[in-house]
Amino acid sequence: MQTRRFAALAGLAAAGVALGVAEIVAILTGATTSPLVSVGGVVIDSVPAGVKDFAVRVFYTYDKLALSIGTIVLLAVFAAVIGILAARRAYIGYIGFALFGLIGILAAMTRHNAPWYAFVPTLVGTVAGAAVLRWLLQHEAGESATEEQRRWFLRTAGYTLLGAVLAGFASRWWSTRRGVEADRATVTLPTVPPNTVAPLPPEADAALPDLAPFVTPNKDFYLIDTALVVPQLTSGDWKLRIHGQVEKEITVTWDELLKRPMIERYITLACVSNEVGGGLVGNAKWQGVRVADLLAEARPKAGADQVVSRSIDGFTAGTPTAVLQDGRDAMLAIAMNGEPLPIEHGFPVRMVVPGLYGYVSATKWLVELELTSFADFDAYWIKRGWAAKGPIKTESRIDTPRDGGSPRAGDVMIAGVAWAQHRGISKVEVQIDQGPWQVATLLPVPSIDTWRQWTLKWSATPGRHRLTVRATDNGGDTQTDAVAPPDPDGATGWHSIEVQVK
Ligand SMILES: Nc1nc2c(c(=O)[nH]1)N[C@H]1C(S)=C(S)[C@@H](COP(=O)(O)O)O[C@H]1N2
Ligand SMILES: [Mo]
Repeated sequence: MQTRRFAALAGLAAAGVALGVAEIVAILTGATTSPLVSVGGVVIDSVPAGVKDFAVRVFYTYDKLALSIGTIVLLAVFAAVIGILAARRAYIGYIGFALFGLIGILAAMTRHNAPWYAFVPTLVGTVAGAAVLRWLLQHEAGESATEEQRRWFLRTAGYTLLGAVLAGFASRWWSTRRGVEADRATVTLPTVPPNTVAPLPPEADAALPDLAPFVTPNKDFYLIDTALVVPQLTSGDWKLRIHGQVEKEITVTWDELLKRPMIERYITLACVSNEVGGGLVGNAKWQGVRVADLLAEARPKAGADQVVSRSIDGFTAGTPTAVLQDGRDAMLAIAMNGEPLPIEHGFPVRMVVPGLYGYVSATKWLVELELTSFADFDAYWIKRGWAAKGPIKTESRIDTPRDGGSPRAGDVMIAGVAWAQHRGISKVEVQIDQGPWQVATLLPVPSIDTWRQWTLKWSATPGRHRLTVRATDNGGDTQTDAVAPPDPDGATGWHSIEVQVK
């Protein structure tokens, strides 16, 4: 019994060394060549869309943390079993390690933009892990071991595991954060000519507690992407290639991008996975270069009705070429709320298109625009069953009072946000219980591309009440009450909450 537990510990320590060493080597070869990162990436890309949708819903934007923890627990179980089996037959241990090594190498070599040496971290890690396993098992004296030998073994294996885990985390932190964070800190944003700055009406924000502020601070902005580790791309390494069905292929470097005319606009971004009443929506001030200007230089050929924007990690989004050319402020953004893009929001360059859900437009860590057609290419989420075109649906949300809250009787300010990007919000109405729809006050907005705060004063009477909101866009279309899930092109239905007035 004792022996089996020791063997399991030997397996764990060996696996820890394998992964820890791989992480250390990945400092040199790049974070994406680490076996944990590349296997995790393969898993994310291959789980059925429904499962991922579920994961996003259950874990919100912590779905990747959940995946990492799940993977580590699973790996630990396997490692312990391999240790136990190897204590009986050494070759089983090596076969086990070789199998895991192979999986890691395959994953690393097949990731988007994988360098030819992507196999190195896994290979070195696997060899180191196998050696540690062999060494530990040789020193595990079995039933005949003295108490002293046992204690030595426990201590050695334990410290090896601990050291490997710490080294692994330190390396991960180093290789994923250091370089790009330092680079981002050196970026000086070009000034935007005053006449292109979007004016922000001071009364756009009612500044009520619980009401989403008109401008979402970067640290509170929702995060959605398929990248297990945040892609690391310095401004110096960044280059954008515009190619495919164009008259003239062009490449733009960071310095060239910064010299181009810039605009600054408030634009509200929304995720198609957002449930009615959900928080996967945010509004920021973006600074960048108009996509239309770049397209005009590349001159798309007739029939190229889709612009596929591609990220450094292989993610793709497909945007109608016509949308990018219809005069709206679609841009390649370099700044968010006055600072260089936060790394997790796409540093150094991302796309932002008013009026379209993120999955068809808002590519982060952008490196390519490829002109093609919808008939010829399906982007990342389209392959997984989501709609090819993703115009944002008119939505409204009650932020205060909170659902399930208990405001005091008397004057209660009901307030929230409503959005219908690039159409604009013309009316928000609130229904209390089964009463008539009451028209809310709309706060001013800088443009039709942002969400809009709304407020309505209510003389609340004690008891349970249901509050429901609906919005109408500038085209006169009112939000439908037909309830639909996010899949395949965005949720519909009215946001409705219940409060207990005291
Ligand atoms: N490279 C990359 N860009 C991406 C994604 C992604 O998975 N990878 N997700 C898109 C989706 S679905 C949304 S809703 C927005 C979210 O942007 P945010 O994380 O900055 O809020 O990014 C888009 N851009
Ligand atoms: Mo999204």
